[in-house]
Amino acid sequence: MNQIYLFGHQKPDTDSIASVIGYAEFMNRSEPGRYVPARCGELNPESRYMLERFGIDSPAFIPSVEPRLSDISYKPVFALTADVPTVDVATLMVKEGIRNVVITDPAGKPVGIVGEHALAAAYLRKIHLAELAVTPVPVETLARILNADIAVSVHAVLEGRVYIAIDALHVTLAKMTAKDIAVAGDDEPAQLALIACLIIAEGAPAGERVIAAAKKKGVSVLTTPLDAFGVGKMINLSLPAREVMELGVPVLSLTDTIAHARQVVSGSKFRAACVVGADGTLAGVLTRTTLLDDVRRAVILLDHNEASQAVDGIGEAEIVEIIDHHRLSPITTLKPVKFLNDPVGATSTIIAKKFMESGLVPSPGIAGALLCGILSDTLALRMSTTTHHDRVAVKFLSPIAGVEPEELGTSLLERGMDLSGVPLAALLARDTKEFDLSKRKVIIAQVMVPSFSWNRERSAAILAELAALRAGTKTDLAIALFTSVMENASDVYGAADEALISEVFGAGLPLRFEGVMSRKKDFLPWLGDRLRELS
Ligand SMILES: [Mn+2]
Repeated sequence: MNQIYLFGHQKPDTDSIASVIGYAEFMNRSEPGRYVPARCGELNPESRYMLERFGIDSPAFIPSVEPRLSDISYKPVFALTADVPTVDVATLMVKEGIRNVVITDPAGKPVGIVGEHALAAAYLRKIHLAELAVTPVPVETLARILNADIAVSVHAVLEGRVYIAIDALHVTLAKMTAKDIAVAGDDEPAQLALIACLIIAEGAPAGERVIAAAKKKGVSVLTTPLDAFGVGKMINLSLPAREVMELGVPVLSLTDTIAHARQVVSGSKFRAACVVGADGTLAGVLTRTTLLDDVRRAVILLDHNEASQAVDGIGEAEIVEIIDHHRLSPITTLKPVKFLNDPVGATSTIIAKKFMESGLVPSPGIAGALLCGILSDTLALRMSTTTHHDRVAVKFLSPIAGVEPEELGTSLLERGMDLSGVPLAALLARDTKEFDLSKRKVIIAQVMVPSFSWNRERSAAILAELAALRAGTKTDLAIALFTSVMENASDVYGAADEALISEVFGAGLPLRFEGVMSRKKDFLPWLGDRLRELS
C-alpha cells in the first residue's frame, strides 16, 4: 500500500495545518495509516498553540516530494559477511540467480561486493598454482567445502600452504612446515610420513595407525571422496569473501534523490549501488533495472492550488486530489485528479462538511483543529469571506471539541498576532510609519490586538514607550493604534506636548475610535484634518 502525503502550502497557516490533519483522519477512517499529514514549512505560533491545546502531533516535516530511494521497493537483499568462503557466495549466486552478493561487516554495513566479474578477476589474479594455500579457515568449513569427514579434530582453524604429495616423499617433506596441509591418497606410508595436517583424498579411509599417529602428534585429519585436483580446486574456493570482493561499490542513503542515484549508478563500473538506512546497514541493492520504474510520491494538496505555493518537487509527484477555497490558478497534472474548490471561509470548513455529509464524527482533537482552521482564516467569523457554511461547521465542531468558539477565536488571534513574550518596544517598532502633517512630524505605529483588554492592561507602559519613541525619533507626535478586528475599532495612544494632545484629541489618551481599522484610510485623514485646523 503506497502512502499518500497531504500538504498545505508553503509557510503553512493554521487552516493549512488543520485541514491536512483533519482530512488525513477522515481518509484514514477507511484506509488506516495510508494518509500521512505533512508540512513543507515551519509551524507558526498560532498553529503550534492549536496542536498543543488539542494534543495533536505536528504533521511530518517533508521539505520536498522529489522521489527518493526510500520510495522504491527493493528485492530481498542477499548479503554475506566477509569471512564466508567464496564457494558459499558462488553457491548463493547460482541458487538465487543473482549477479551480485553484497559483503557486509558484522554490523550489517556494506564493505564490498562479489559479482561474477569479481569472482573471475579474483581467481585469475589471486590464485597462484605454485602456492595453493588456505587463509584461516575453520576446520568445519573446510570439511563442508570438501564434503569431508573429520577423522581427527585438533585445530579449530587451519592456515597454511597446501601440498599434494606427488613428489618423492622426501621432497614434499622438505618443503612443508608444521602448519601446512598435505593431501595424500591411499598410501599409508605417505599418510604417516606427511603428518602435519592431513587430507586423505579419493575416498581412502583413515586407518587406525594414521589416526593414532595424528592424535599423538596433534594433527587434524580429514577424509574426502574428492580427488587431489578436486581438493585443490575447492581449497581455492575456500578463500574468504574478503579476499575476493571488490571495493568501492557506491553507497547511497535512503534519503538520496532518485535523480542523484541514477547518476551514481550509471557512473559506476558496478552499474549498481548499495542503499543503506540511517544506521548505515544495508537496505537494498540498486541496479539500473530498479531505476527504470517511474517512481512518484502520491500527494493531496490542501488550501492551495498553485504550483508556486506547493511543496518543492511537486512537478515530480503524482497529485491525486486538490481541496481548496482560493482563486484558481491550478497546477497541471498528468492524470485526472479529484479537485474540490469551494469559496467558503476556510479549507477546514470543507473538511468539516465532509465529516458532516458522511455521518462521521471527528475525534475531539481533530474537531478542535478544524475549528482553529476556520476561526483563524475567518478572523473568528468576522472576515467578509465568512459564509453560512463556516458558521454551520463551527456549530458542528464546537461541542465535539468541547470548546467555546469565542474564547478559542480570541486565544488563536492572540497567538496569531504573536504578542506574547514580545517586548512592548519591539511590538511598537514592528509596523510604524512617519508622516509630515502641516509641518509637524508624526510617527504612527499600529498593533493588532485580539481584544482591547490586552492594551488596556498595559496603558501606562504603552504611554511611557511612546514618550521614549517620540524623544528617540525627534517627532512632534508619536501615536500608536491598538486595533481589534473583533470590535471593529482602535484604541489610540499618543505622546506629545500636553497642549497638543488636548488640542488634537480634545481629551486625554487613550481614546476609543469606533470604526477605525485602517491607519491609512480611517485614521490618517482624520488626524491630517485636525492638525491643519490647528495650524
Ligand atoms: Mn485557508
